[in-house]
Amino acid sequence: MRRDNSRVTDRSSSRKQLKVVSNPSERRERAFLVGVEFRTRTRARKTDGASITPAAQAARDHATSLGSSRQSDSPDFSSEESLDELRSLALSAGAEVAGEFMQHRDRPDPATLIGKGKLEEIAGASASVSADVILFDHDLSPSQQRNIERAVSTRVIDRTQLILDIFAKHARTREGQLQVELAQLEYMLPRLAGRGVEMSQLGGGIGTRGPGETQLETDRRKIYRRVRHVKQQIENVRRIRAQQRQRRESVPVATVALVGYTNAGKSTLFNALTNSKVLASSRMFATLDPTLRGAELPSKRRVLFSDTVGFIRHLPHTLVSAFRATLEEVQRATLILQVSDASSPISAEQDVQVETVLKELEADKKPRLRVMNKIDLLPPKQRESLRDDAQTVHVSAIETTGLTTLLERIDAALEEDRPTRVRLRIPQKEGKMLAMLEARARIFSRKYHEGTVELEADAPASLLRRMKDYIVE
Ligand SMILES: Nc1nc2c(ncn2[C@@H]2O[C@H](COP(=O)(O)OP(=O)(O)OP(=O)(O)O)[C@@H](O)[C@H]2O)c(=O)[nH]1
Ligand SMILES: [Mg+2]
Repeated sequence: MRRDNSRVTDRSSSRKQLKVVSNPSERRERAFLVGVEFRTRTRARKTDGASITPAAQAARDHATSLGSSRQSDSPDFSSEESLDELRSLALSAGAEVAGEFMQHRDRPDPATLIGKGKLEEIAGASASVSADVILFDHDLSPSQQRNIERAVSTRVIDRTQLILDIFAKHARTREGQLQVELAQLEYMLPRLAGRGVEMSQLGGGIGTRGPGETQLETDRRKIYRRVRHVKQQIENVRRIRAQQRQRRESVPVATVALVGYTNAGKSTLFNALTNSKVLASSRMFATLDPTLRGAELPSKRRVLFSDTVGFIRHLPHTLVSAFRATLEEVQRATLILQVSDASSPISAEQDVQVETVLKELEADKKPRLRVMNKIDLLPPKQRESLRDDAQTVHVSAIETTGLTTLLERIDAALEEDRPTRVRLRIPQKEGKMLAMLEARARIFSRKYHEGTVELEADAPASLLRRMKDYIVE
């Protein structure tokens, strides 16, 4: 083996030390990772997606416009960092990492991506560590995947399929499950040719699971039928969702959407801000389904926080439609909290990816606050030097530090129903008015005088409209 441009390592634990809790009776799949870096950066296009459906094509076009599907290796992520990410994805899919291989070459080989010679090396190396599956840190065309699988005699999964598998495992709501299943089926269709028998004999593992751990369908005719059915179901769910949203929006409440790279700590922050218990986990894409929860700001205005799915670079085309429901929450949000993992060595690169998606969603001009999370992981010296400003707040969602400042900043950023300082004189017998004021305004002073109360308060405009008879100044 030429040691100059490739590397094989045998490692059974991850550098990131993700804690993976799995059923002890269930043997974890042993995954062999293959990273690739091309020195000549070309914009790779899929050449043989002949039988792709119009919906998948639309999703693909949309994904391309999202800018997150650039297959050419993103200049901001090194191939090492990219392989680190693949390792986390593999662990999130429930596998253990048996070995790794890094391949540098000038340009992709159209038939096998990395060339026949390298495939033989990989076949040997992966067999020597008894790998069940080989994970490529790159998208593979259906024919590349077939050619590689033949050469290595092991199941081969590309990055898109790996992410689809994680989504399948994590989708909880009916809508999420349906959309992930649709994305999986559409990913599989052009890949069935000549693989039907092998696929149906696969048994289980990454790439064969549907949402809810059911086995994915591999019979082409059944898949077509299932795709039609799932699309219909999704349409029904969407209609109900739209009605619910309409009802919600009839009472105008500002929504604050948490966005950021997967694993930045959005759900942990969401829980801390809204006092709830949505799942937060070291696994990537722990959150798939959008969650909305109300909370009160220091001004006593109520807002809705929305927790969303994390972003990742090269978001699989087929998944973009699965994101749609969540992305709508971002597009409709009054304010965006962009959550970053301040402790990550590649947080700047991750921010670039998040920015790209926000731009394409036309949400980049929305009022935004930057939240630098996980500051508890920074060395004390660095931590002390951090300064918040009007746009940036440093927090630790896990230790709940910095949250008071964050809530004040959110309050200041929201235009809607902004409170103003007023003096009111209200008859004491107007118990209902007084109670409303207590509930929705910040009261600074109260003076009682001949059956009336004189109050100084910060009250929102919507409340003042109902109290205009009592405003003194
Ligand atoms: N040390 C530290 N860890 C944190 C903090 N916030 C979150 N984490 C951890 O980071 C991991 C990811 O947290 P999540 O809240 O699930 O992240 P997320 O952005 O919602 O991730 P996805 O939903 O998967 O995109 C978990 O292991 C959290 O415990 C923090 O302030 N400090
Ligand atoms: Mg989450």
